[in-house]
Amino acid sequence: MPRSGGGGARPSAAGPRGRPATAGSGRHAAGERLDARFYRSVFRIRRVEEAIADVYPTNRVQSPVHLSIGQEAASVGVCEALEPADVVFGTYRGHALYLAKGGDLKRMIAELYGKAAGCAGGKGGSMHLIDPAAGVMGTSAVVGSTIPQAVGYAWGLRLQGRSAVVASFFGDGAVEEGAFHESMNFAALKRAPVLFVCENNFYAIHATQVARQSSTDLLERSRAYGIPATRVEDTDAAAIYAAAREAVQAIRAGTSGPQLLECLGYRWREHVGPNEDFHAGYRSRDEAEAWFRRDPVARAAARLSPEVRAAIEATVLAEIREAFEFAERSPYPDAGALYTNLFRESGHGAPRHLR
Ligand SMILES: Cc1ncc(C[n+]2csc(CCOP(=O)(O)OP(=O)(O)O)c2C)c(N)n1
Ligand SMILES: [Mg+2]
Repeated sequence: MPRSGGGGARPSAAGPRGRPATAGSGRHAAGERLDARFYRSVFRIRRVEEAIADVYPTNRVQSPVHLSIGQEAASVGVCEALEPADVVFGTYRGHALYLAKGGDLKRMIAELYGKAAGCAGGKGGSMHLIDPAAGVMGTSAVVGSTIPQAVGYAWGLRLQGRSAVVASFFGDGAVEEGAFHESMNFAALKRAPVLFVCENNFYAIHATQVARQSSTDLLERSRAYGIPATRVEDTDAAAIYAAAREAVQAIRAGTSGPQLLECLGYRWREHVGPNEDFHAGYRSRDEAEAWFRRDPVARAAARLSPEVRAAIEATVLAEIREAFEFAERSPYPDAGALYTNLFRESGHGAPRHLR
């Protein structure tokens, strides 16, 4: 493992905090067991991304892809703790977040294919996913850029007296950006209802966290802004859910301002692209092996019977097949779409000089 945690031991999935056997809020009206929801969600994300990796060499995917394989639990655990009216902002490594929050799978695959039916009209690709109806407010290729957007959105909610919560996802590399620090300060000052979620996979492209940061203790930095912070070392969605739920409840109730959750995980594939990269020399397969043994999908699977798992898997695999078929047969955007959605449009389409 790249480093050990520090900052106090977190409960494991089966730890003292426990985890509810069934959903506790109105969100899960069907009463589906939470364990089944966790498994469905992590398994679905894993298989979607494996399918993307499989199809990638055919060049039908029209954009670079940054896969979350190995890191699925953070998105799933946090999004299960959110309500449908809550919103998320994320990064170019955003498939997992988009899907965990309820983004439309067909429109995501169509977006990767550059098709008009894609969630960004086929013009954004994998790094710019958005589904406002599901509360996915956007992901961006620019490191750290959605953090201030998330804080602004959260402050807006507070000014309007609304009870929704914003979750802002970013990597350990984004913590080095000025935008992160400005956002933390402003969010704390305004008590914006935002949960900062750092997915710490210990690398920014090929640079380790210890080679980049004078202090790798994010919790300490967060607390310096007056923002309570928790680290979850467990790669199980249930453990992340338990921590996120506590934080989200306090933020929503106004008993706390913003909070930060650091979720440790490990990127199994290369920084960008569908392959493994243990030959590249910046990290070893030995280091990864410890994380393979903590596979979030296997962790969630272990709590279900083979029958329940099989039923979930069959449904998910059929849905994924349909999504790829949808993307394959969908048309590309018209050439005129190049000039739309670039500027605020006043009913006349693109500005005059671009028409
Ligand atoms: C402002 C900015 N600086 C640099 C880059 C180049 N870049 C792309 S991804 C990346 C690494 C970010 O690492 P991290 O935040 O840990 O996210 P991870 O890729 O590990 O999920 C960098 C430096 C960028 N896209 N935007
Ligand atoms: Mg990283």
